[in-house]
Amino acid sequence: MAEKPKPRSGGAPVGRRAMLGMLGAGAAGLAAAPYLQRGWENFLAAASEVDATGLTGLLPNPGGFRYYSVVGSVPHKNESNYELTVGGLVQKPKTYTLADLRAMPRTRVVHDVVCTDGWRVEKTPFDGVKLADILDDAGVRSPGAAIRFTCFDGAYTESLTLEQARRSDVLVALNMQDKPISHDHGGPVRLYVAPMYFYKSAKWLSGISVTDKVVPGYWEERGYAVDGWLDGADRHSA
Ligand SMILES: Nc1nc2c(c(=O)[nH]1)N[C@H]1C(S)=C(S)[C@@H](COP(=O)(O)O)O[C@H]1N2
Ligand SMILES: [Mo]
Repeated sequence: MAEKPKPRSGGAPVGRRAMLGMLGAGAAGLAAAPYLQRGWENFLAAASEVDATGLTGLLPNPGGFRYYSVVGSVPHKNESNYELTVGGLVQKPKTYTLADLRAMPRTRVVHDVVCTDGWRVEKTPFDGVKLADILDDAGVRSPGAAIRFTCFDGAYTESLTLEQARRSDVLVALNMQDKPISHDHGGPVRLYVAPMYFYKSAKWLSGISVTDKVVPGYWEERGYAVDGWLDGADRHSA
């Protein structure tokens, strides 16, 4: 199993308990704001803005998911300003709007979501456009062999081999749990790589670039496995 290095703040190491205490102190300042009325997920998102280390991922969330971001605040995007750019080693570079993506054939995948930190959300439905269809539209050209994903948070990146990217359980996802993907979960569009650990499923997806070899993503440069297969995943079919 891929071992997740603890996010580092750059200074002296801070223990989990101390960090949660610090978060508590930061959260106290936020409690006066209407976050509590907006629900726990919004509260976690707000708390992450006082916790640039990403350790808010350690806070439990009753929905089973935990909020992760490697940056403090992420711009909100919607129909009016969302764009997905497809480029690199392709015949026809293209930019999709949200309306363009919504007009394409949909695929629904139901699979357990598993984070390397040890939490799991069983049988979670995602639906969206197969990444394979987007790659077919663009026409991968030689020597294209891998994909690099970029995000409009300005920091996170991910990677897949072309063979992995063409699986039918790899989606450019528009819905999660049968609802449009919320901002906190990486909406309006995130990647969903069902057979791999959830770190492969880049949130706030904004770029798909075909490369000649795998370029390790954000966490992969920091020690995660580039191949994020879940235990028991069928690596060859789908
Ligand atoms: N852009 C972006 N995508 C990301 C991450 C992130 O920090 N930034 N974290 C990854 C990790 S480690 C996990 S477990 C999931 C968490 O998704 P969630 O916040 O919807 O629970 O997103 C993945 N994709
Ligand atoms: Mo994760």
